[in-house]
This record gives sequence, C-alpha cells and structure tokens, in this order.
Amino acid sequence: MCALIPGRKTLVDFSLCLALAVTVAATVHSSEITQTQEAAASLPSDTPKLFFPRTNDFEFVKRMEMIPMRDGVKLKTFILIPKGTVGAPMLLTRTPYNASARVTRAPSTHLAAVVPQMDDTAVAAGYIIIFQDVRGKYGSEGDYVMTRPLRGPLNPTQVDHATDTYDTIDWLVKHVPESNGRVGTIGGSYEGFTTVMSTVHPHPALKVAVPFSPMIDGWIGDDWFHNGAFRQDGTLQYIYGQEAARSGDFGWWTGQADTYDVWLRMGSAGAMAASKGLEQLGFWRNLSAHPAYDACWQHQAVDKLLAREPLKVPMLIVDGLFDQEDIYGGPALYQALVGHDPAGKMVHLVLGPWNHGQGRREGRGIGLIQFEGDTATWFRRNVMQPFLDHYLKDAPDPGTPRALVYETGVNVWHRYDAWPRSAASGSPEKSRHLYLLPAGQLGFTPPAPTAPAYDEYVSDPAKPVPYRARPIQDLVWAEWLVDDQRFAACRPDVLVYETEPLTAPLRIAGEPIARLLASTTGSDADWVVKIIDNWPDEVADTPKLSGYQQLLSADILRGRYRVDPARPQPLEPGKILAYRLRLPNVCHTFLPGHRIMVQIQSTWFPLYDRNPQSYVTNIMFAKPTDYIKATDRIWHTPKVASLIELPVIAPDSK
Ligand code: PG9
Repeated sequence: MCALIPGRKTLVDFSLCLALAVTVAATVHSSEITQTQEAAASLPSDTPKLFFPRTNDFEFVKRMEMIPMRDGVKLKTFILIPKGTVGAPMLLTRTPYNASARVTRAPSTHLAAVVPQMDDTAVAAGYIIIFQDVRGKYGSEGDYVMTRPLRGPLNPTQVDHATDTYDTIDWLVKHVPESNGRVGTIGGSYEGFTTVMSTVHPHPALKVAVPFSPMIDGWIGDDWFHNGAFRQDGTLQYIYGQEAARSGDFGWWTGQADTYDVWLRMGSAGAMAASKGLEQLGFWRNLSAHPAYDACWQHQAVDKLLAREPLKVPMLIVDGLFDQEDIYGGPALYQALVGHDPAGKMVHLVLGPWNHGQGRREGRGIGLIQFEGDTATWFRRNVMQPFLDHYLKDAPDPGTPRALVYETGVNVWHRYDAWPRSAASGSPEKSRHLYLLPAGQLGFTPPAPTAPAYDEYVSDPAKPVPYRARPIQDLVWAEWLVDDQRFAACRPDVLVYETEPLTAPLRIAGEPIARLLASTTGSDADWVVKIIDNWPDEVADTPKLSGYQQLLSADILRGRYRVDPARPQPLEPGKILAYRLRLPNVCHTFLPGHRIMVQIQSTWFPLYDRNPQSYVTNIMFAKPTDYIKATDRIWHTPKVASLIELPVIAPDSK
C-alpha cells in the first residue's frame, strides 16, 4: 500500500506512512473482525432449504406432500409410487406413529423393504403406498387429540378422522396421476382405528378397508380399561409418549427392572401420573375424570357409532386371538355391523392365532405355542390381497368367507358362514355349562346339594397376584396371553378348578361367558376369570410344555359396575351377587390328555390397577389407607352355581 523510501523527509513520510499504515492496518484488522463477526452471525446452514435426494436407483418414487384439509391444516403425507406405474390402486395408512419412520423400515432401494411388512403383498401387486401423519403428530399441523372423537358432542370442531381421510383421498385422486383413482385404507391398532374411521361418510373413491386390531371401545375391552378395571401399566407410558410432545420427544423412565415393584411402591395410578407430570396432558385429565362408562366413553364406542351409519365400504376386520391390546375391538365391530350385511359381502372377520401386530408381520407362534407355518403371511397372500384386488383392481371375487378363524390346538383355518358358531342359522351349537365344583373340580354336571357351598381366598392389595411370572418386563409383553399360569396356580389367593384329563377332543368356538356367584367382605372387588388349557404332565416332543397351563381366554370385571357400567355402586359386604363376564373369543381344541382349567382371582397386577376393596369414588386416586384385605367367596351350590358358558361345538362341525 505505501512504497516506503528511507530519508528524512522520507522518514517523516515514513512515520506518517507508518502511522497511516498502523491506522490502516488497525482499520483493516477491525474490518476483518467485523466481517468475521458478520460472517459468524450469518454462518449459512450446511443443510439446504430443500434437499433433492438422488434416488435414481430406487425402484420407486417417494413424494412428500403437505395435503390441505378443509380447515386449512396441512397433513404430512408420503406417497410411494413404483416407478413406471400406471393405473395402480392406492393404499392409505393414517398414523400417529410418525409416517416418516413408517416408510423407512430398511435403508433400501426396494419398496417392499422400506414400508411395513403389512404392505408386502400390496407392494408385490404394484400398489401405491401412502402414509400420513394424523393431525397434530410429527410432521402434520393442527391439534392432537387422542383417538379424536367424531364431530359431535365430544368434538365441537368441523374435523375428525373421517373428514381428514375424506379430504386426503379427495386430494390424492386429483394429484396422483399414476393411480387408478381407487383407494383402500389399512392399518393396525390406532391405525386400525383411523382405518375404521375412514368408512364414516366415506369419499366415493374409498373402495375397501382393512382394519387390523382396531381400537373400538377403550372402556369395555381395548386399550384403556377392561370392564372398568384400569390398564394402568402401559396406558400411562403411552399417554406420556404420545401427548407430551408432537414428535415423541419424551420417554417414560423407571429406575427398576420389575414393573411390579414400580407400581406397588407408587400406590395408585393417580400417584404415578402425578409423579411424572401427567396432569399437563389432556387425555390423562380426561381419562382420569371418567373412570365409569359414561357419555365420554359411550360416545366414542366406535362399534355403536358405526352401527348407526349406512354400511358403504367393504371391510375385512382382522384381529388376533391373543391380542394383548385390542382383543375386543375386531369381533365387537363385526358383531355390530354384520346385521347390516345380509348377503355377507361387506363385512368379514378374520381371527388369527396372533398377538397384537402379528397379523401384520409373521405368525409362526407365540412363545412356546407354535402354529402351522407363517399364518400371517399366508393370510395376507391368500385372503387379504385377493380381497383388496377385487375392490381396487376389479379382480374376480375371491369368495371371502364371513369369518375366517384359526383353530388353535389343532392348527387349522376354518371358513365359517357365521361367527360365533352358535349364530349360524339352524345351528345345533349351544354353549354348555361348565360348572365350578368343590375340591377344585370342573365339570358339565351341576354341583350336588351336599357339596360344600363355596371356596374362598383372602385378596390382599398389598400382595396382588401378578399378571405374569415376575420379573415383569416390557420385553415379552407380546406373549403374555399364552403364558404358563403355574406361577399363579400355586398362590393361596387364586382358586383353581380343573377337569380330569380329556378322553376325546373338545372343541370350542365363540365367546365364553363367566357367570360367577360371589361374595366379598369388602365393598368393592375385582373378579378375574381365566380359561386355561392344561397340557399333559409329560409332553415328550416339547418337554417345556409338560404340565404347561396355557392361558386361552381371560378377562377382569370391576365389581362396582356389576349392575350398570355407567353408575358404579358399592357392593353389599357378604351378599352373594351375580357377575357376568364376557371373555375374549376362542377357537380351540382341547386335545385328549389335556385338562380344561379355570382360575379365579381378584388382582391382576400391575397391568390392572388394584381395587382398594373398600368403595371409593375414583379408584385412580385411592389413598394408601383405602386399600384393605377382603375375603372373597365363589359359590357352587345347585341353586347358586358358578359356571362358564363354554361355546362347545361338535367334533365334526364345519
Ligand atoms: N394399542 C395401541 C393403541 C391403539 C389406540 C389407542 C391407543 C393405543 C396401538 O398399538 O396403537
């Protein structure tokens, strides 16, 4: 900048120049700093506003769209289109579990690998696969409300899952030129619920729906309660994960490995909720304010809501015989709708040998109980896909039966024209009374007049019966509905009744109903009834099954709802009262050498909260002093006989 030449004048010049240079240097330096600071303030993001992945080698195109709903809210939607596709059907799943994750199962170029296994046959058939975040979750705008009720008394807005599906389908048929303009909805559990909701005032392009294990009635027998007993373990964690943040940023924690200890130390569900701050979450506030089957639950009972609507969309309702989360919903929805379908062309029920989710994945067995091959893949290939193709591609009518049910024990599928079997027209099938008898016996003959009148046990809320062998850990949650019940049979607070070893196979198909005549010294009580297949003492081929007490069908009833689920009442201590408990559907053969067993108990912990056994207004907020021991009696005299209505069917019944 300065050409410095030494000399006097030059020196002056030099010093001037030096001063100038210093000034300039200082200026340059400070300007560099300023520039650096400016650069730091605007250091551009490494991440572009829009990224265009190079996916030339993918066998599909993945579009991400924000689809507008009628109220302006946009829902994030992934549309996966096989390359080169023309005139393909669209299969839509609406999820609260992150659509983005749902379409990235594996890091692969193959469509079948990136979408859930549930869609395997649809991918093979060339379908366009679509996943959408429901409003308020993950990438979708709007407010999240747990299993958002239909517009009406519980939902004053103009939008619900039915309208959101309608608006989505309307957009899809106009914006996906590769499609044939026909849509099917599919999904399991919560996604099964949204699938069912899609059929309410459906878009004309919606041609078929396949709900797996849909959540239908959260109070009677699906996720939240069973007959009023609160499914605390799992529900609180679920609400926390779903509602604390839009994107599931908050996860539950405990410092202990066995959830039995965790819940027992905490006391009540309300105390647990308070310890984690759940009062901040809308659904917990709602649920804990409505422990009874009041209008809040009745207006959300999807089977009853749909029964009032015209049946417009053919539905294949799929559930698992051992579904540990939504065992009630599928059969209940089928029973509610089947009357609207005299021709047997619109509503079909599939009951597979599956736990929650297995029908959407692989179904070879649960725990030690094995089935014949991969029953789930077989079902999707041979039943579900032809059903979809018929409605979405004009493929020939595959003649889907009204009910397709897997018979465990002998491991065969049955195509039935009615379910339960006793509902078949002119059916000779009738439930048989299986009596609880003295001395732990179980039989089809009523108790004798001379027999002792009752069996009793002390139910102590301080030492509740675990619902499975401890330690109770989430890892094997999916297997517990076929667990070996020997851990419970040996407890003094569990009554055990069983037949002699059978000399001939005994088939049951339908809904068992427990009819207990019972009394308690408390003013409230829970009654748990478990039907069990007790394997022979020695099973040579599978020694681990020797003497195995395989749970088949079981449920719980909260005594206060005995007369009216909407209006709980204290029980009169000491009085013999009648309880009727519908048990989950069964289709099973007890093989020769096996015994039928029934177990009865009054706690099923910590899955279900403990009944304090002294009547309190809201059990969720019971105080430690409310929990008392009670002596419970099961009566079995000729006049006061406790029994199971067992849906026995003929050996050769087809
Ligand atoms: N069983 C879960 C669920 C369904 C509906 C509401 C809440 C939970 C599920 O697996 O999605």
